[in-house]
Amino acid sequence: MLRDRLTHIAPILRLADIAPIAAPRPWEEIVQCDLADAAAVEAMVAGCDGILHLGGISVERPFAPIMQANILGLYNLYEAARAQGQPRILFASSNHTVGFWQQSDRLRPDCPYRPDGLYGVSKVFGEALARMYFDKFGQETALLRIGSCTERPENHRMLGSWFSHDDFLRLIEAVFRVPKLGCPVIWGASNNSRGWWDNSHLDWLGWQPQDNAEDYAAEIARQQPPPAPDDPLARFQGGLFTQFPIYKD
Ligand code: 15L
Repeated sequence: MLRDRLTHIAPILRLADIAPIAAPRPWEEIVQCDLADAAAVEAMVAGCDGILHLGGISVERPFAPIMQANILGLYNLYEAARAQGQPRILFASSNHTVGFWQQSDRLRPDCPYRPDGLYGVSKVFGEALARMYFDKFGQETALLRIGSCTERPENHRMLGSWFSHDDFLRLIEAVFRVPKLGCPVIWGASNNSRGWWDNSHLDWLGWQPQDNAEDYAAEIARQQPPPAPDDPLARFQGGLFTQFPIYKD
């Protein structure tokens, strides 16, 4: 989604994935890289002015792949950034760091973590690692706790958690434009009437989410019956993630 929408941010976009990426455009550099491979990660980061870190495991999985990509991989990324001039990082954290809070709770960025699985725990680790690199070395990171970044909200829970593509893009622009970033927690959500997260600490960032999942509420209500109040989809901010077992393979 972002690939074609970031061209105004930098003249060269270096795209990286563990899987091959096809058909680079003239302004794209392609790097195939396993985040667990420290030397490969350093080569990937070398020469970058900014890093949008969306890599790694993005859903609940067994611990071994999460450890490789989200724990070792993140350490490799921060060590590479430290060696390569500390380019600003936007780190894709997740609402699953706080998934066991209720949807009736309203959260500020300093609320206690309540991860809803191993994936959420790995994002808590990521936030802690980023903050340590900020306090120790001044490495700037946006700790972006992404809600549900989809083209449109897809269910009742997403009326609270939706993060539109356009609001995400506007946030990326703000994060790499603002003169001083620091290491703030940012709730990655649109301006949803039923939202759960308070971004009022971010006045200085120059970002105002503009979309609202409420515009889709009637359509969702027509398509799917609302979940019962004790359904995890309606109860917990992390929704179904709170119900997953500890996967072994
Ligand atoms: C996430 O962190 C996941 O990466 C994504 O796949 C969705 O599950 C999203 O959270 C969500 O909670 O909707």
